[in-house]
Amino acid sequence: MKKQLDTTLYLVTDSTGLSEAAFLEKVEQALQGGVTFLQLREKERSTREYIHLARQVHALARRYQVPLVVDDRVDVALAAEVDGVHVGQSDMPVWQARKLLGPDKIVGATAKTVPQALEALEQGADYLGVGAIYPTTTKVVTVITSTDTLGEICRAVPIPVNAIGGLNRDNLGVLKGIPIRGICVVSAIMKADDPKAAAEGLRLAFDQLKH
Ligand code: TZP
Ligand code: MG
Repeated sequence: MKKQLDTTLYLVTDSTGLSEAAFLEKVEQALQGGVTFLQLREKERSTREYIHLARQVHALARRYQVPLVVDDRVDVALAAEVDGVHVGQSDMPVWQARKLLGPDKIVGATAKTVPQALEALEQGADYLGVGAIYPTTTKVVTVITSTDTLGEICRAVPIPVNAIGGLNRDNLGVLKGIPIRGICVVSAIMKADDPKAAAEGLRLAFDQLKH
């Protein structure tokens, strides 16, 4: 049985410019600060390096009982035996990822519209990432998703929906009243000097949204 997912503070990693040791140290500090879900996102590495890093991060994530998915690559998820995959609109379709990974692994999907969200749900997605809410400095091909669309997606599907894109502890106010399950961040944690404090601050700011 798949456990209930806690996507409250979802960290999408970026190892750019970091040694493996420094990267793992950053991720561990973030876990100490209260990250509840991890996605390993690597765009430049070879398949072999991606699998190797996924194994290292998975060992770490398990110590904190936090699930780890890898971005885009079902083959890497299978080879590294992590908890699942996150697929975008140009990656393998959700149904195919689900078929390859089986019912117990996590399949997350990016959705920018209600039809995309419904399609991902129907094909077996466990959660959705929706954005970009704000412009982002992270290297990604994306467009802005309005908070109105984000709200419509949340109300259209029963699975957890997370907001992503340019989010930090000071700008979550636009999400107030929208029934998102959590937030996804890259730079707010990966570029922080103190990832533990950054994660703690984000959790606090997210909790305050609900009051
Ligand atoms: N998808 C939409 S925006 C984004 C991704 C992967 C990047 C978010 O990064 P940041 O640094 O939190 O803006
Ligand atoms: Mg992707």
